[in-house]
Amino acid sequence: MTSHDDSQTASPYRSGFVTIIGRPNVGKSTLLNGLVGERVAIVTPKPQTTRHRLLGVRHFAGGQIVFLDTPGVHKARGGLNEYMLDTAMAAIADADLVYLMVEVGPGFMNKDVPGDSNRRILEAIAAAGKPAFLLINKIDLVDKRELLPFIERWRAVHSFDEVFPVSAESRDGLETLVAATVARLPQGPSFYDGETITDRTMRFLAAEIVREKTMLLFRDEVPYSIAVVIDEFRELDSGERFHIAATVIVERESQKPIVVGKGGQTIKKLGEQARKDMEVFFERPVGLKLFVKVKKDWTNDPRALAELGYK
Ligand SMILES: Nc1nc2c(ncn2[C@@H]2O[C@H](COP(=O)(O)OP(=O)(O)OP(=O)(O)O)[C@@H](O)[C@H]2O)c(=O)[nH]1
Ligand SMILES: [Mg+2]
Repeated sequence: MTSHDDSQTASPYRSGFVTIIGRPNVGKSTLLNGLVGERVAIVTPKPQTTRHRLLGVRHFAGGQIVFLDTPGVHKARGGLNEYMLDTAMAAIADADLVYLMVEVGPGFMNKDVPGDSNRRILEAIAAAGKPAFLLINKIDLVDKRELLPFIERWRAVHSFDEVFPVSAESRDGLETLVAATVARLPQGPSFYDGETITDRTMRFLAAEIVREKTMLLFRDEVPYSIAVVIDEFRELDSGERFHIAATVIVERESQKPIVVGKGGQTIKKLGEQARKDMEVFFERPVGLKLFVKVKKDWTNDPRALAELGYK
């Protein structure tokens, strides 16, 4: 149960759900990690890194905010991409407050506002009658004077409750954002105990770490053809060490040699990188064994998608 007991204090316990949504690669997962204070979500420079809704809890004296990170909203037709899009859009319904995140940087100031995907999100926010903050991320990349006209263009397309220029990576502006969010939280229960920062299992987080490394190591369509399954997750020496075995699933025979690499060099590197990150995250030594398997065209096969957790 909760470590916060407000029965003796005047102010009631506050809690609520905040959905972080936006186009791919704008920095939603970086923000989730920054807000929770731990790396619960994987982050890469490639779009469509996040595939699931991922929950992160921020605890504060007298309440908690439950943040929902979502896959980037983009045009999608069928298969894995459609699962990702549906997952993101569905998270709006669960929100007490929505953060629509957009990014700035060279080339972004002149982009269409709001653009197709953001228009779709804004329509859903309006239809659900949800309050929304506009988060303008990556302000470290631009001259601050450019922001004002950009904000005005956005204000013209939707009546955002508030607008926050932030840099999720350097955590610039996050405390102001949290304070404004807390101010809007309804009175509510403690959904998660004070120790909990995510609802995901260690198995899931381990699989995500391997997937992050595949996204960083491989190019073109390969990262988008990969799923990672944890075959074994064992605690050794009364939990002092972990033994993990995982399979990297690709969807074409031709992708297998790419993942394995010459003489197994690539998969070895992948395993090394993932293991190091796991050891930091789990705070103990990890033994990691990786396998590669082809599951033909899994990103377009409803049964395979469901099997792999994309349902
Ligand atoms: N310069 C700069 N880069 C950032 C900032 N926030 C995130 N990034 C980078 O932007 C890239 C995408 O970040 P993610 O957090 O994975 O973005 P996302 O919106 O979750 O992406 P998807 O999961 O693909 O939808 C990464 O390379 C981040 O390091 C920021 O404030 N400034
Ligand atoms: Mg993400």
